[in-house]
Amino acid sequence: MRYLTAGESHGPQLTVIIEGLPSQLPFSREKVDEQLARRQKGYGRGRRMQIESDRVQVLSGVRFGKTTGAPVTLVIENKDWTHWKKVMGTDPIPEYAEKRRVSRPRPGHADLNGALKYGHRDIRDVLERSSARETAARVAVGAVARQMLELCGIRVAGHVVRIGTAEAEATPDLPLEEILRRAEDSPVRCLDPQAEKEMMRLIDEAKKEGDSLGGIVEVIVEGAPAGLGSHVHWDRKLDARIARAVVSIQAFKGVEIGIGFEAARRKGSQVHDEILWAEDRGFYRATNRAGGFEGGMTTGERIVVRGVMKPIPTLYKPLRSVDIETKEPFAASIERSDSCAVPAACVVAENVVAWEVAQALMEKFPADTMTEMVEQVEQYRRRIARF
Ligand code: EPS
Repeated sequence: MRYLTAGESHGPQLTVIIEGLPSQLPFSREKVDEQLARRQKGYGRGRRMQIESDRVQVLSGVRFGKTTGAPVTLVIENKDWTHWKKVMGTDPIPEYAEKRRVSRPRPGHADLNGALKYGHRDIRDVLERSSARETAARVAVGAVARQMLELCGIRVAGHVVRIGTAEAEATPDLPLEEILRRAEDSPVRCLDPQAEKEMMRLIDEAKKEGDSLGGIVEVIVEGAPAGLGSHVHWDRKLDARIARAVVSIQAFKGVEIGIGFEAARRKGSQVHDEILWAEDRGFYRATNRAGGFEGGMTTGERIVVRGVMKPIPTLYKPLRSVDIETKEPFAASIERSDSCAVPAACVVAENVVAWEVAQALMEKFPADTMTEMVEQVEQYRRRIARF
């Protein structure tokens, strides 16, 4: 299975083509819209989100509520496009090209590197595509993947563990239902009410100062059987693929699996998870410090992935930069921005992880129909329970 996304932040729409989905996968547009709406929410979002109300349109590959096996095309309109028709149009309008040219690269964005690489003298040709608006498309893909995972008994949740200096208290044993419920009820997707208050206070403070805040999100996948991914080759390791997917989210700078960087401080006996066996459970682990992975394969325990997002680089507070035309220094600042998009990024992280797990599932249980896949998964679960 694979997918491609296309579309600019202020162009007419975002487009996704997903290829290789099995047929007979129940496809609910409402479930995709639900994920899109979750991504739009979150304390600290800017004014653009008041313009957009993301809804998916399905243009191919689905009939009577099920996939046909043909490529699925999804489209999400940019409502803001109506204000940008000329500037973002495909027809050459010389006076607009000149008047609306962006020549001031913003520190922390793709602006300067993209302009150098692609030879653009109008930085808009870079920033429109590097924008995190693209994550709406990836969330739609993840929403489809989730429908596939659900049928195989796999569920995904996410929550925010840090914004700036505010950190949520760890609650590793919380049931998934509870994580889903509490995160959904929180304006910052945080499970800890004390930390939630502090996070909101810090966001207000950053906003007032014209500054921005980053944070850490955690994604949990429950119900994945042991043995997804593979130890036999580097690019088949599922933890590595998940790491790539998470770091590819706009503004993400790092990933941890399980206890992650903490493992460097501990002795081996305090890191590895002891193997236990019980008649009714088969093999399981005493702890889950590995975050659900050993040897690039799932262990059958929860997958626990954390991603760190840097503060959004579009700042009201000016940072020094240099105009690419005049070579004059200037102070980069903007008119509109999110002051914190960590809660939204948490939803993006959930959905990119969901896609990677779905893809690994398809590799282990190749199937043309969803029924075939579910049968294989159930048979495999029975086999490893008796191992
Ligand atoms: C973004 C800048 C802002 C965000 C945008 C991502 O958009 P604008 O420049 O139109 O104010 O709102 O995020 C989205 C549109 C979205 O859907 O998440 C950026 O530069 O990355």
